[in-house]
Amino acid sequence: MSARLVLLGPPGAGKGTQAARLAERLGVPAISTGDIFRANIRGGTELGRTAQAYTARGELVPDEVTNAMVRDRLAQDDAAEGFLLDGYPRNVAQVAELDAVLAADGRGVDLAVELTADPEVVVARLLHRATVEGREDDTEDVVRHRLTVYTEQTAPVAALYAERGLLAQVDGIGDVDEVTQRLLDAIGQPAR
Ligand code: B4P
Repeated sequence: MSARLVLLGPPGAGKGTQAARLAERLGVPAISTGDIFRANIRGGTELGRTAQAYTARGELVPDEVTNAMVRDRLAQDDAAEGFLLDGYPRNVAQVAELDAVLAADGRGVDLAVELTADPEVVVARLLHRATVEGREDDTEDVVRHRLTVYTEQTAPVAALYAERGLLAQVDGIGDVDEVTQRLLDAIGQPAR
């Protein structure tokens, strides 16, 4: 299936978990800006060193860095027929950049799906993940800051797609399989 999809949601709503499942089901690559940053941090690249200064504090990595990275990734062959962007665009300026990249090929986003979750539930999930994965940005102070950044910078992205009639909201609370099915319903993919 050809689909150009954006997955939005506060930290801990389940974007990473669900993006992998949806991408497999839809046959498009899941492109997670957070995962690309973390891979670069692990690899000790220059991009990783730049990103880490921001991700560790729960701040957004500067747009010029993130936009260039996404532009390169979307130019790869496997994204020609569709993609699921996880964690991008994360502010209104990144929406404009994505619009420009896609418009150059006469394309646009088909649908933005926002996974919603109560802030206290996501804080609890991420503090649990901290005990399992030890992610540097999963301490309580940083998680709460990431939620504030989401409200201030990313919630307007959802509003923008809503104005365009391209936003679906999906409840991210519940069993992982149930949430996947809600997302597939929102995307218009029939059950198997
Ligand atoms: P991300 O990697 O996008 O981190 P995130 O928002 O916390 O989402 P993540 O995917 O990790 O968590 P998820 O909700 O899936 O970004 C990290 C940082 O990178 C940002 O703070 C920023 O600094 C930088 N960055 C990324 N994109 C950027 C951009 N576009 N511009 C600028 N900077 C950018 O899952 C959380 C946990 O919940 C998991 O442990 C999972 O097991 C659990 N979970 C999932 N679904 C569940 C369910 N249904 N029930 C119970 N638990 C569940």
